[in-house]
Amino acid sequence: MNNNIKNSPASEILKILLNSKKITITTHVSPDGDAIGSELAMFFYCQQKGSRVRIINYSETPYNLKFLNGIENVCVFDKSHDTDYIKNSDTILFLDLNNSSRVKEMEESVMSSTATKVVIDHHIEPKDFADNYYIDSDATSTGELVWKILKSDNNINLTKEMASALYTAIMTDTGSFRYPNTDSETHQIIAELIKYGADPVKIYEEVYNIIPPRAARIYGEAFSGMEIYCDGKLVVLTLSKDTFNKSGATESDIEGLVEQTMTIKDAKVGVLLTERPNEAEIRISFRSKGELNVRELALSLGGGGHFHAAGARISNISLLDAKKLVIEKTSTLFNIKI
Ligand SMILES: [Mn+2]
Repeated sequence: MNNNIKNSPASEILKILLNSKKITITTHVSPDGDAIGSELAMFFYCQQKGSRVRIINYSETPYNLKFLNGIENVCVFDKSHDTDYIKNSDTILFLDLNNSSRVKEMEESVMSSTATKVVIDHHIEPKDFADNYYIDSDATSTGELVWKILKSDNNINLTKEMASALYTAIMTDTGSFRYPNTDSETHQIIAELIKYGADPVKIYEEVYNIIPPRAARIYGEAFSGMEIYCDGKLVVLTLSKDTFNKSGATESDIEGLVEQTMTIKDAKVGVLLTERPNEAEIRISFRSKGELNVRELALSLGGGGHFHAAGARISNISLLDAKKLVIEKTSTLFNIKI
């Protein structure tokens, strides 16, 4: 942990929240189930305690999380509309991120606010930008940490909505309880969430088993252009701007796509390169299995993430050159030079 960063106990995080009349909750660009689930659970809690609270994110919510109760409270940042609210907040809660640059163009608004800034997160190498931290890089998810904080309030009324949001957070960040850091404690938390009303069958169905036809088409496009390197261990998918525009799909439609590379026989690392439809930027997503650390690769491209799931964004480069660069870098993981 960064030397300047000290964790606050859960009781102190609760105290900050309980003393705040106006709260902003936010998370990282391209939010996932852990980000949105953690935000909603905290939103319901703050509302229950009588605070004014808003969730303001840089990116839109992925379609597969829209089934969650309360999702209409998750808003996309609109500078002219939201800056005053953020500025006048007593507390800003940063969930599932540990670097203020992860909120992209919201950074100026949140960092210029005099609000108490609180980070709850499980990524490694946190940056020193907030007032209070509740971080644990061994935790499976931010959802698990939010659960611990909420459970430490003896007067909480744990609702089905909170339980479902946190179940979604933990399920998605553990790859449905398959990633190696999933332990008996995770399952104990999950058991409690089910007791409080989370429905595992429904949540799995909604998150993973329903995709809109436009998303299925773009999955098909990506896989029909699949490239395989390093004796089958490296699977590379690319999506061009053109493919995006023709399909009518949005970026959030492809949140689950890179995960699918790991179902290809012999694949150890999967990469998805996406030419972003509205910006001159290429998004690179990595997945891996076993001993292969894709976080290092992402870091070398200016990104970040976890050991088995990471990503980066690069600009001023063509899709073709970006692919070449990524293949070159990734092949070094297998000690193969391309
Ligand atoms: Mn997370």
